Amino acid sequence: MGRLVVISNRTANLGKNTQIGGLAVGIVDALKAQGGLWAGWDGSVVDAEETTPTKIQTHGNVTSLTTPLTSQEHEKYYLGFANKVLWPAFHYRLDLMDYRMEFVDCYSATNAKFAEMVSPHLRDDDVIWVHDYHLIPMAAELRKRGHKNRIGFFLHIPFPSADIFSAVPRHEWLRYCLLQFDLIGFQTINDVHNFHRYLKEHSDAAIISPELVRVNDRTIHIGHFPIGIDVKEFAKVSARTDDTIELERMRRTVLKRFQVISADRLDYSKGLPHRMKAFRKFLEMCPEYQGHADYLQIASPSREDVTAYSDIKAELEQLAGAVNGRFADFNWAPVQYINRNIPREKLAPLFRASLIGLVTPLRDGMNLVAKEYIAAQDNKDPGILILSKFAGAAEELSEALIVNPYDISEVAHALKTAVTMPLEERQLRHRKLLKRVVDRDAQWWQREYLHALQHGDQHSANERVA
Ligand code: GDG
Repeated sequence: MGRLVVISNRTANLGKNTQIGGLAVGIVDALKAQGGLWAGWDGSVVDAEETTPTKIQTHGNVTSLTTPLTSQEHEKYYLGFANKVLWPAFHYRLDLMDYRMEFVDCYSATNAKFAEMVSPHLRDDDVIWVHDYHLIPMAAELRKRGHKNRIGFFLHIPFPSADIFSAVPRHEWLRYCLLQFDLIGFQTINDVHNFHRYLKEHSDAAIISPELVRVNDRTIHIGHFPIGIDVKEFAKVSARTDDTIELERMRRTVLKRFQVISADRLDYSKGLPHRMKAFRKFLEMCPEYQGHADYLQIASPSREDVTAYSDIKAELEQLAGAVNGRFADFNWAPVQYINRNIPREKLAPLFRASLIGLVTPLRDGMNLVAKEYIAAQDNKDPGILILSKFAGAAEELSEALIVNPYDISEVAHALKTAVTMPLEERQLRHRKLLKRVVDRDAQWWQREYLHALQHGDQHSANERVA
């Protein structure tokens, strides 16, 4: 079996195990099992091209290849085409799309730069796994350099409906680039359907079966591979004795208070203002819970150089202040809003201590927080997950309270249903949800994907599980 080569916009620091969280866990495990390379941007931005040598670091059987971005690349490839065009469009926000010709040119050139960095290190039997919307042209760039390896792509964000994708400038070129991969992996069945429909309406690709497409002389496999979390690790951290949990337990029993928690990157796709309004509606609708409901919103800073992100931050701060101003009392403030990254060891116990996990993105590829909240719960007294039907996770986590995040009143009613839910029903729902989160963890995800990539498997991930 050849080595695994992972190419993603950012790479994890392989030397620091403690910093590896979320999806990186699955990738690191796969790299260590097979040996290989991980290539991408090192996170730094420099002024001129000549000061950007590739950094090569080896940790056991895994080598990382990283490069800085120039300020131009950072502005036009990363903030520009990736985050002002593809990110908003794929999250159904065409209104926020800011397309400029120079963005797409730089996006293409930066992909060529990454390909140029990786190309001399590739062996013929390497299997290459490319991640996310930043690197759609990567297979095309590697093919140009003569590489005939199996190359797979995994899209972490949603693939939008055919109409939306066709509104993205240069979508025909993006389609051409996507079809240079051997396997295109999506998070959900819905994404696969959207891609099929787009191909049917906008290309002459032949759809042989739900998992196979033929274009010219190439056969491309398509599948859905819902990403999972490192369940064991998350459950372990969440169960550590922590003052937060003890305090919350006391608040629940003595003061009859309960906590609602949300943790997201501060991103307009996550629906934070809608959610804050739903909590306000809940307090209006159920005055008996005023003085008893604490809403903790952790919103870690993200892409602050993009205007749409500073706008959402200002809106949320204003809303949090207004809800507190209206409802707070001398000994209680309904909203606790934290706009910074908090340590993972703290996040897990906070999930466990919260009666309700409120995860209501307007659109999300998967949403790992939903799965982490389930994994963190105490089986004997589990909390309730309220989940947006527009999160990819809703396809799997049907025993959560599924809501339309745009319907403020529906979310407020779901909060009431959650608070009043009997313990037996909470336990029953949690048992089913936990089984699914455990069965499809981060390791399952990487194994399924790599199996399909290496063997050209025609069965979708779900069929194999069933
Ligand atoms: C993209 C797709 C897809 C959040 N706040 C803090 C913190 N977090 C952690 C969470 C979770 C991760 O960040 C966020 O993951 P999500 O999946 O929720 O969202 P995106 O960042 O948008 O990720 C998404 C994902 O890729 C994987 O494919 O699910 O749909 O958009 O792990 O716990 N972690 C720490 N402090 C915080 O304040 N330490």
